[in-house]
Amino acid sequence: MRIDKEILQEKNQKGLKSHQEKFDFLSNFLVKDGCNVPDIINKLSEFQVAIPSWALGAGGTRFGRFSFQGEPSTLEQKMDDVGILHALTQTAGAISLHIPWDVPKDYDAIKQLATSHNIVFDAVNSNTFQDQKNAKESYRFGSLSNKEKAIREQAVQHNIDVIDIGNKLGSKSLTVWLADGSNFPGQNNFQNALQNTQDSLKDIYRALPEDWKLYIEYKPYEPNFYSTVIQDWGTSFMLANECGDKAYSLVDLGHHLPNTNIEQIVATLMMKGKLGGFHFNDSKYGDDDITVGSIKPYALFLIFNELVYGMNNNPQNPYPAWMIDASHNIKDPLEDLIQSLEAIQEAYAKALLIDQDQLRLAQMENDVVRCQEILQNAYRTDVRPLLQEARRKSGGALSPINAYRSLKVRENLIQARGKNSVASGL
Ligand code: PSV
Ligand code: MN
Repeated sequence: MRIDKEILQEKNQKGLKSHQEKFDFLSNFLVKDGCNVPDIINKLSEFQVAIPSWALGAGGTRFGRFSFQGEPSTLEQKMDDVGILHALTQTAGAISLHIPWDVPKDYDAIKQLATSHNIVFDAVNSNTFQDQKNAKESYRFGSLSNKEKAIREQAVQHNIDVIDIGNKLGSKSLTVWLADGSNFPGQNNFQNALQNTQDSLKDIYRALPEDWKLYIEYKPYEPNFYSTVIQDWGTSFMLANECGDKAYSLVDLGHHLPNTNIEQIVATLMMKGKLGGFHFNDSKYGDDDITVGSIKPYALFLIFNELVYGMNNNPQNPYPAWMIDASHNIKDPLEDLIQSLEAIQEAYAKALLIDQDQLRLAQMENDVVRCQEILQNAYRTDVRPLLQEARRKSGGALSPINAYRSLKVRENLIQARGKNSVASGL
């Protein structure tokens, strides 16, 4: 199913007058406050977030998986789903593939399909957390960190194969998330595991094309519950430094212990020019992978405050690669992603409203109350008309969820793909 701009324009007609009124009211008020509204709208339009191929089906838990009807079962269908998301939101202009789930059969056809949806290929992801059919070696006791050289070599080679696949598609980065670790004290020698991981990452790094980046993700626990080799930002940062200039840390919002000050991690990494990738989701307890902004929208806003500050003040840091890494098990995955995209844009827009000069001044004067007022003044502003305006101008839907439902997207997908089609992935 494809959604063309004319249909959306027609759908938008109904809410246009009310949108215009709300937008005019808000922008008048913001302009008086010294905000550059057209600049904010442009920034929102330019902000594109990659959709991971594995979020398009209903996610599961280790207790089971309830698939959602009409899930995409091929790479082509996954790309069609991202095409739908992008048409509606104008914010999902990229897809992130996971190998071996998404190996293309016909590269030219896949590239053409991407172009027809106006989407590009973001980072490619390797998978050494599962054993593959016919693989010689098993990752039961780790991959890049494994004690056995042959196992490490197989894992390194897989990452190199993933780079080759990404290269043929026009991807420019590889994300490595490592499940390696141990479940019981004494099971592993920490130093050897870290050393092996470092050496393996360097081998992968050597195979990286000149214009590519390597993103090293960290996570404190799961699937290993006693120790994880790349457990925190410090370990990831250290490994990225060991590898070289093209290696960066990747922050996944769900990969922190409760109450970690993620915004401070963001600030530190950007100051050091090492924040390469960013995975959005929300969590209550751990790596819950739930809809962005559904639990802690204020924390997300504070993180965006640091991201915006870093993008404006840290030329040493590359523009980060944004991706949603959420997939829940009870919602329609596409509706869930639309909600996540909206929450990301909302937090970004609010962060763009922060009066940075006033904030610096209040900080210099140690006026703590004023500092809080400045942040919360931005946070409490209802910025949704700005998001709607950005979408409308780019040809998207004023309300993506309403358009999705009234166009009966899921019903169409079920009709085309059947009730039992299941997406590959986690
Ligand atoms: C596992 O925690 C994970 O969610 C990581 O965040 C990766 O980015 C993703 O899976 C895909 O491998
Ligand atoms: Mn992630």
